[in-house]
Amino acid sequence: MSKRKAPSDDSDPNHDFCEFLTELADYEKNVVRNIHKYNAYRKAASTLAKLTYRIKSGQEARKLDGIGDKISKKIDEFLETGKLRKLENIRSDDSSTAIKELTRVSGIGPAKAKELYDLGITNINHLSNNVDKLNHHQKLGLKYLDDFETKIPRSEIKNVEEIINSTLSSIDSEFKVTICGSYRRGKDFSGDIDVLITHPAFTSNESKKLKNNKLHMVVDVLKKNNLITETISLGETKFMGVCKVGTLSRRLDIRLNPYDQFYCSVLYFTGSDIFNKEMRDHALSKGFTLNEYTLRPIGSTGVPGEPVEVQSEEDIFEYLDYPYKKPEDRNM
Ligand code: 8DG
Ligand code: CA
Ligand code: CA
Repeated sequence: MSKRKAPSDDSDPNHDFCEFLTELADYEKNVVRNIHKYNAYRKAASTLAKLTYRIKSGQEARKLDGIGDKISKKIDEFLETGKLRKLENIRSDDSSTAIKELTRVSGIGPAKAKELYDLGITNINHLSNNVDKLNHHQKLGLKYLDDFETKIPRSEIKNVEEIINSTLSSIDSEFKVTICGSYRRGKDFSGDIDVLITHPAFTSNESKKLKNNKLHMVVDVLKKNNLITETISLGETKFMGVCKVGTLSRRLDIRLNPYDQFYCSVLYFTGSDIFNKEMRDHALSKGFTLNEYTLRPIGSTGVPGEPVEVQSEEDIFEYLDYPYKKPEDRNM
C-alpha cells in the first residue's frame, strides 16, 4: 500500500531509478532513521529526475552529482535484474512493512511507529482499535488518512489562497499572505498547504508585543469562515490544522513570521528541502549562516553577526553569490 501519487510524468526517462531510490530513502528515514542516507538517496533521485535522457549504466550515472559507488552499483543491479535484493528484503521484512504503513498517518513519525510496532500494532486497521495510544494530532491523522493521502490540486490551493487573502484583508489590509511549499514551486499537486503570513506592525524587534494573539485572531476568523475545520496545534507563530474547501479535508499549516524576516521565511518555506540544504551549505562556504529567519555573516571567531538587511529573495542569492533560481527551479 503505497501513497497515492499525483499522476506521474511518463516522459521522465529515469522514473524507475528515481522510484527505487525514493523507496530506499523512505526506508532510511522511517525505519533505520539515518537522515544522511535519506538525504543521499533523495539527492541522487533528484539528480536523475532532472535528466532528459535515459541512464544506460551505473558507470554513466557515477559521473553525476550526488551519485557514488554504492548507488551506481544499484543502478547496474536494477538494469541487469529488474529489481534490487536490498528492496526485496526490506519489503518482506515485517517491522519495515509495519513502520512504513504506520508512518502514513500524519503525526506518526519513525519513533512513534516503532513504539507502536513494539506494542504489537502492525497496521492501520489495528491502529484504529488502539486510538488510546495516539495523541490529538495522530488521532486526526488517522481520521483523515485517506483525505491527507490524496494530493491537492493547484486549483484548490488557489481557492484557499483567495479565501485567506480576502478574509485577512477585510480585517486588516496590511496582512501579507504567501502560500509557499510545493505550490509556490509551481507543482500541479501538493501534499499540504503551507501559508506564510506577516504584518508590517510585527517585526523581530517588537515581536513580543505584537505577535500576541495575532495568529489566534487569524485562526479564529478562518474558523468562523468555515475554512479551518480542525486545530492540531496553535502557538504564537505556528498553527497546524485542517481545512476544507472541496470535498476533502486538507492539512493546513500557517506561520506568522516577522515582517523584516519575511524573505528568509519565504525562501525557507518554499523549499524544496533538498534545495534549502544546498543553499545553506553554499551559504556556509561563503561565510554566512542562513535559516528560516535571517542571513548572518559568520565572524572570524565563528560567531554569527547581525543579520544582513534583506528586501527580496533575490537579495539573499546576491549576498551569497548564488545564481538566482525562480521557485519553479527549486524543485529538487
Ligand atoms: P509537499 O507538501 O507537496 O509534499 O511538498 P513541500 O511543500 O515541499 O514539503 P513540506 O513538507 O510541506 O515542507 C514545506 C517546506 O518547508 C519545504 O519545501 C522546505 C521547508 N522545510 C525544510 N526542512 C523541513 C523539514 O524538516 N520539515 C518540514 N515540514 N519542512 C521543511 O527545509
Ligand atoms: Ca507542503
Ligand atoms: Ca507543510
